[in-house]
Amino acid sequence: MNSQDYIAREDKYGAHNYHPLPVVLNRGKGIYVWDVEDKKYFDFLSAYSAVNQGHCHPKIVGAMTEQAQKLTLTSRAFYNDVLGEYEEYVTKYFGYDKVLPMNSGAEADETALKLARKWGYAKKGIPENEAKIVVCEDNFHGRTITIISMSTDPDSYKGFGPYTPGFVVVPYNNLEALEKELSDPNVAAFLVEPIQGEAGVYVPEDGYLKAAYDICKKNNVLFIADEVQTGIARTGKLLAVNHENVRPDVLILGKAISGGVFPVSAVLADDDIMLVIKPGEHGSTFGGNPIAAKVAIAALEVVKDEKLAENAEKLGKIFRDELSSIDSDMIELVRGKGLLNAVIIKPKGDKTAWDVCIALKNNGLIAKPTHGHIIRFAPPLVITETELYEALEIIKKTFREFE
Ligand code: IF1
Repeated sequence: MNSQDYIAREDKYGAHNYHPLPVVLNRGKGIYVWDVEDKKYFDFLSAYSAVNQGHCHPKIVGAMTEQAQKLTLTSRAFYNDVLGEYEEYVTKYFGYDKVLPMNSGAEADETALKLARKWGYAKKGIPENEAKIVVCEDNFHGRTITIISMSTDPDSYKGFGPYTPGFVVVPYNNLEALEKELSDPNVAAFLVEPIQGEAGVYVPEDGYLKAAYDICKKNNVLFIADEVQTGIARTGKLLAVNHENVRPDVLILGKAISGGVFPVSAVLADDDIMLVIKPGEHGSTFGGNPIAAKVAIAALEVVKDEKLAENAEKLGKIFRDELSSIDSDMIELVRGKGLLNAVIIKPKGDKTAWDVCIALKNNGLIAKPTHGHIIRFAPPLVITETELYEALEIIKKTFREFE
């Protein structure tokens, strides 16, 4: 079978909820992936920042295979000897009293929303069923009915109503609008992405997160950070909120907490918040399973051992400087933080960001356009400076082809 055959088979038997770049991958190692014709690529998507530690990291895969041969799943009906080890490790790692383990990012976001509502009734004294959660315009938090109910992107929500009530949308990066909404005593929480990923790596002004946090504190509103995409060293700090020394009341993690090896997500909070959820009120069959627990410990160790945050901080600056120096009328703007970056593409004739991504692929680097005119560049954080310059050569050469 060649690439075309693989693509045709997926097209025939799989639901059409994605429009992938026409490349069929069959193995990965570190920052590279290979297709079924054995062509090698720099991976500049990193599975949407899940594979921060690089593909098939031996330490993480080793932890998984070892645990997989011993005990895979007990459910939470019983204790096991691994979950507590992970819970202690992850709470100390991020500095919270408690963790609630789930699997996908969307599930962790849902968990945080339930936690915030319950806290609103139990602790803030909001009248039953009247809690509001303030979210941002152009947010992306996942695909469930409740999460798309908060979305302002018609691709996400249109045709899937009726929607879950209880959300108020404010413009991102706008403190006045936030201040106004949070004065409503029925607001339980403010949910925010420290950098908006799906919106096109939209970085708020310096100081926005800290000021937003302070407004939350003033109004007794929980500050919830969705760090599913920005967390785990991606932006040059362990968490993107660390750039402004903000400590969220509720922290949502996913993706790279497992190095992209296994679906693992987590909600972290202190006791006064987390303990409002009582036995039987929330859970998941697979959440916190022994494999996930061992994988997440290993993945988080790799982040520290290999200094991935420091690397992302340093190489991110070089990457943006070099991208900004490219002389191409198709590059409108370069933005990002650490190794979460994007280029806004100005179409040239009928050539769009999609065509640029196809050309990048042909030249040996894969990346994906978003919203038709933005290309996200987010390599695994284990990339070295030499490798980054090699990748930049491919990017420069590709833009030259469009001159
Ligand atoms: C897809 C983007 C990335 C997220 C934040 C929660 C979730 C996500 C901040 C849900 C997921 C994804 C999902 C992926 C595309 C993707 C994405 F393009 F939408 F923006 F990462 F770049 N919070 N983001 O970014 O996590 O349930 O998927 O585990 O294909 O939908 P999930």
